[in-house]
Amino acid sequence: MNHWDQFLTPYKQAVDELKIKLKGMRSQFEFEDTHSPIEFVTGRVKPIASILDKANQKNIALENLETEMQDIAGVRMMCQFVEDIHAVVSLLRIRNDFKIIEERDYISHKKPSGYRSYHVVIEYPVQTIYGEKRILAEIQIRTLSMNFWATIEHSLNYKYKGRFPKEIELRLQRAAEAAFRLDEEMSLIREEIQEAQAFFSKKKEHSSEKRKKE
Ligand code: 0O2
Ligand code: 0O2
Repeated sequence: MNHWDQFLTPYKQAVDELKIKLKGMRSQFEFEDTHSPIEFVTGRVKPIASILDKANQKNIALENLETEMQDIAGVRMMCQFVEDIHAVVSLLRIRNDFKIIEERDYISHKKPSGYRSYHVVIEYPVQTIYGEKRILAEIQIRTLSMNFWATIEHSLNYKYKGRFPKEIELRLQRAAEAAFRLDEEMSLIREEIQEAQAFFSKKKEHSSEKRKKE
């Protein structure tokens, strides 16, 4: 096993475990038949090339990666409504399988790029054959609309290497505002939407129960 594989193994384990645990929260809401504030969960270990790029940009010495790079293990939780983000953060705060180190609210304070999300940095204990290892991981919580914007902006960032032409930069900022307005509009009809979703999920359940009996 090379040095990188060895270094990244606990991060990979943390991402796998966190994905299962956080997806489990969604399943619990489904069993309870109540609206789940979590739409879906994804996760990744930062690729080595991105770790090196970020270390270079932020002047992080490789021997300090463990303490200074907080998103080598990254998990994302997508929500339907902005209100759900706050519900998810409250649920994370009461868990006792990790410790919250820092919260960054880029929803009330968007980044200059237009980026919006809520970031929670945690210290997560990974059980290894050598004992417990505590690693940092970043949980990004955002609405589907914030995720749409961030995904598009992220791919454009690759293309322009962070140096957007002025025109594109402005359009992205306007798109970020439009995404935010979409979230606001959806929030205004949230109860209506949730009622409809509950109705359809009950109907689906009913027809699959009926099929099982046939
Ligand atoms: P790119 O270039 O980043 O878009 P499964 O086990 O089937 O549920 P799977 O296929 O292992 O899931 O992957 P998952 O968990 O569905 O999602 C992986 C993708 O989610 C990655 O895309 C990441 O883009 C993105 N992602 C999830 N969480 C984070 C996070 O916290 N930070 C960052 N930066 N990205 C995240 P790819 O495929 O790596 O490609
Ligand atoms: P990747 O490819 O997503 O892994 P900094 O680099 O100073 O902004 P810092 O201090 O590590 O970041 O913490 P921050 O800002 O809380 O979280 C950084 C991560 O948030 C980024 O990871 C992105 O995933 C996301 N992010 C932050 N700002 C933006 C933005 O303007 N646009 C998009 N699309 N995503 C953003 P990485 O390491 O940049 O990359």
